[in-house]
Amino acid sequence: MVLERTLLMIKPDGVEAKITGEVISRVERKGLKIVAIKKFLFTRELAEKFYAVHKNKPFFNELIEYITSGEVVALLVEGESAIKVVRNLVGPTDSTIAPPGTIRGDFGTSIQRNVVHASDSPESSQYEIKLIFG
Ligand code: FUP
Repeated sequence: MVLERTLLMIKPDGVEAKITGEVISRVERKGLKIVAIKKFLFTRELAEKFYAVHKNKPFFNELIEYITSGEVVALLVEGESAIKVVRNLVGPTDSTIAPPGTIRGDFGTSIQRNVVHASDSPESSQYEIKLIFG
């Protein structure tokens, strides 16, 4: 039994596509608990902190432009092995190869416009939850 907390975030294209309810529903149907919800617009400064691990990647600037382009909905999710379980619900980064049945496979349109973010490790979940929920 490993009770974990993770950050699942509906990105601007997901909010625009009105899949927030669908994402929450999938999390709840999986038996996980929504501990907190926050809708907000990323400032450039917060976005650069959030994606600090990608600072030197060629797609960094585009990623910052995209994540600050509209409101996001962040979900603080808790449950047994929540980090891995949520990553499995979300699917691989590239929406074009994410399998049907995963959130990105069902709703994402590209590698960048992949509708959701999910923490990928205990370290990143701790960092991201602190940054977004304080
Ligand atoms: P993930 O953990 O699945 O969200 O993916 P990464 O942490 O590797 O990447 C973070 C975000 O950068 C992705 F959600 C989309 C974006 N990205 C690109 O735009 N191009 C790439 O080649 C890789 C990632």
